[in-house]
Amino acid sequence: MPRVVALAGGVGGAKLALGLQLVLAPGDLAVVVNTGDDQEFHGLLVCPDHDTVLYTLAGLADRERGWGLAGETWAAAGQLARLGEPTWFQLGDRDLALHVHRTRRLRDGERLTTIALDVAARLGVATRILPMSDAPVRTRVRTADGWLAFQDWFVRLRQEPAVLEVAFDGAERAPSGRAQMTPEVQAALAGADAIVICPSNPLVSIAPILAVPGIRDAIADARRRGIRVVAVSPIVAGRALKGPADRMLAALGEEVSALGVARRYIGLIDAFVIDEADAALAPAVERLGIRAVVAPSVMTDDASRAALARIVLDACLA
Ligand code: FO1
Repeated sequence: MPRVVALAGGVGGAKLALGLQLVLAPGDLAVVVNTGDDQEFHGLLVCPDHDTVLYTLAGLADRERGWGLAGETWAAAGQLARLGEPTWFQLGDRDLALHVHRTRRLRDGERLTTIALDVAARLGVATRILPMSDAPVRTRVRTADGWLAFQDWFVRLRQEPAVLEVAFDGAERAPSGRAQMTPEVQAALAGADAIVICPSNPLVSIAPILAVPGIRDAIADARRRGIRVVAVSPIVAGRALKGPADRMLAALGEEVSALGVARRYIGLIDAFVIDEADAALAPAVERLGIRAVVAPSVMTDDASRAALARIVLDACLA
């Protein structure tokens, strides 16, 4: 079985990661997750994209809501509200246990990666879920009212203000550039037979991963070794399957289509999977020097997740 590294954000990334986990042998998949969305609530570090991937791969996710745990209860949130705490970012009771546990271990001096690997093992996940960096990277967005922390914009303001600029503090903009590729991410990319870019938001899920010093170069090194990098479009028929990617591309003056996403990945990927609804875009994608693979790409159940994973792996390995 090939060893596969997938780059993923939240919901869309988790779905394809699950498809890959379903078709690969246990332990042959590593998922590098975006930590730019991480934020502290009630003094606890919450890592939404990591946790969405973790809960999905553990079979614990609430598939309707897209985030958090199935069968969750909300007693702690109710009590926090009575105590006057802001509860616009909803944390369920069992989800809170993870944030308490992770924050305690971080304060004891452990690395985010060590904690993530241990937690995944405890939840029975054989896939290696790797934070993109141990040091914090924080995505911020600039709107007409100024800069906002990512979750303030995404959840509290329901992604309503148009995004004029995106920054990844701790990666590209911090004076010291503290974040760096972890040894685990480096080893995964160096040993990969295939690299997959999941159908996640290219602007705020994949871009922060690529902004971590070392990761883009490690992917380029893999390609020089002959390893193929295949991405899947998160835009189908001009619309994001989930989340604000379409509105963000439009506000930033980019084309809202699979082709617009492909343009962002020029020089990074070998092949791009676009949905059958976008078959007409295939020649334009190929003119960018990227092989276009036209396939059903909307994942509605485990069968379609596994089917897309097989198409992606074929494109990497054929
Ligand atoms: N998304 C929401 O729209 N509302 C919430 O209250 C919310 C809480 C939340 C708690 C834990 C978690 O892991 C994710 C949560 N999300 C919530 C999702 C999260 O904001 C998004 O998935 C991402 O950050 C965008 O990828």
